[in-house]
Amino acid sequence: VEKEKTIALIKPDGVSGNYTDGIKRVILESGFSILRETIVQLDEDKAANFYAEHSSRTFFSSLIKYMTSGPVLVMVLEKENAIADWRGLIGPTDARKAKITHPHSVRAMCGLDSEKNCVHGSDSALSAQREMSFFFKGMSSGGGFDKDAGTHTQ
Ligand code: YYY
Ligand code: MG
Repeated sequence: VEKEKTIALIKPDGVSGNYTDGIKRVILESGFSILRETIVQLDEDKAANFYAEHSSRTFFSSLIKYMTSGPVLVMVLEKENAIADWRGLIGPTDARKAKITHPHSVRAMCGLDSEKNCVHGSDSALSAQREMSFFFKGMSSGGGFDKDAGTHTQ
């Protein structure tokens, strides 16, 4: 079975709350490899671009404020079925719900509510690809032409 890549992002409260090491331990114990990682301070433009699909939602400006409130840690994870498995590990969007329905999930462990949910995971192969090239220049999830790198990848 072919390996798959996904983006895991620890949001500002996860980083400032010292959850990074615990989350990485869960990631590695669950069989993922961490291929790349970088710490980024998002500005408003970059956060708005990252969450562009939600730009018309009522929570958008609050979300952007949260996502720019401190540095985030972005990682490229790899394993078989990485996209769905990482989404499964983090649990539901609302961390209050996660604490009830998925008590062992990452969001149950370190999230607060439906906004401050401490982690992100790509929701599809297309999102994973978009988010990888968003944070890591020239990186893509599979084959194909990468215009930034100017070369065929994989
Ligand atoms: O993919 P996931 O992060 O689980 O949820 P989305 O529905 O894509 O929402 C993205 C992001 O938006 C969520 O992680 C927090 C924020 N958000 C919010 O602040 N309030 C909501 N009611 C729903 C989502
Ligand atoms: Mg989403």
